[in-house]
Amino acid sequence: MAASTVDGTGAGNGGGNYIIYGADASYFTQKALSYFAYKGIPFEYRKKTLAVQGEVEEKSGTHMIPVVVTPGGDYIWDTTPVMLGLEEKFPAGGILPATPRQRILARVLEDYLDEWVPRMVVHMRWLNDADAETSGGAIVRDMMGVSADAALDVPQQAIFDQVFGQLRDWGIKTCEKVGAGRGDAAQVEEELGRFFVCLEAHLQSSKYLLGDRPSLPDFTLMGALQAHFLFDPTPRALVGQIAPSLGRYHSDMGAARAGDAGAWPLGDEIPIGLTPLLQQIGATFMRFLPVNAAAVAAGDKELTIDLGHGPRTIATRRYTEKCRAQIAAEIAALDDVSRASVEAILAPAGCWDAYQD
Ligand SMILES: N[C@@H](CCC(=O)N[C@@H](CS)C(=O)NCC(=O)O)C(=O)O
Repeated sequence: MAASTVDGTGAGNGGGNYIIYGADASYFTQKALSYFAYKGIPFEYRKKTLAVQGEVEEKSGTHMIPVVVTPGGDYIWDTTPVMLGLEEKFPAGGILPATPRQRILARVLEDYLDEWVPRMVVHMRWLNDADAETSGGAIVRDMMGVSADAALDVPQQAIFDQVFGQLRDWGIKTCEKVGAGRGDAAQVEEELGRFFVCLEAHLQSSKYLLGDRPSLPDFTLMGALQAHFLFDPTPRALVGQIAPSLGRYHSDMGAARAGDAGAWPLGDEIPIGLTPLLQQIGATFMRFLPVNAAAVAAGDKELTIDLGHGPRTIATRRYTEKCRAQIAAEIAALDDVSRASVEAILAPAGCWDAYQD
């Protein structure tokens, strides 16, 4: 994680608040925005426009969004460590349960939502023209610093067309790299449908993912809803048909505040309605993780995996392996009784072996 200061002197950002640089149609920007709002951490949201891009990228050391500038002027990024770091500073309404099953489950669900669900969202966004125009257009307007309804003059239109073209080319290449290209449409769309069905089944009887209180993965799911599933026309229509509870969930999460946080289930219980979602994660992401871990260990740039529609050769993902190894280490560090109780939840769903190093 790179860090620097706003003015290069360590004098802070002047306003005393956190600043979040990002874009409306960005999954991880919306994840961060939803966390800051929930915790009541004072922040200012700024679009990462072309005008500030050079400075933000130089100071943060990343081209990714979001980038958070702290009141002390540090540029930090990567939402999970940023949020977990802020938990220490802003402990009220903590988002990570203390008990082993709920805590590890929160980490696993978040990792799935961070590292696997984006594969489906990029497919839906960049390979459907209507979605690419809606969302790609929104991102380019954010980059240009113009509002969604502003008319563009001729030079602005030329910039828009050029940046949009580059972004869509990037989006289509990304789909191929993650095994979600045009040839994978049947697999990806079937998987997305199952994901929505699992969420619907669970959220009909559970307010949030782990019961009555938001936890770590709820913020990623909010990011997915806000930037993609309730924003891009194709998944939005699908959600309306098969997962209407996501609309209820989205407004509850939007209104939730750490000060009014409810409670996770007593006795380290896991809501029973999560079982189908866990099985779905076991049948997809958990099959990818060990293959990816082996490819990273062997230094291979590509790996081959069959997710049910034939073998596909796709890019190896080092960052995803780093996240998996962190969760594996957390599980390994549990005492024997706690580890056995986590195993009893994860193993039957096929979500255990991937974490046994
Ligand atoms: N692990 C990072 C992921 C951030 C990320 O992937 N952001 C996307 C936008 S939602 C991005 O900047 N993508 C550009 C790229 O991958 O080159 C985080 O949690 O912040």
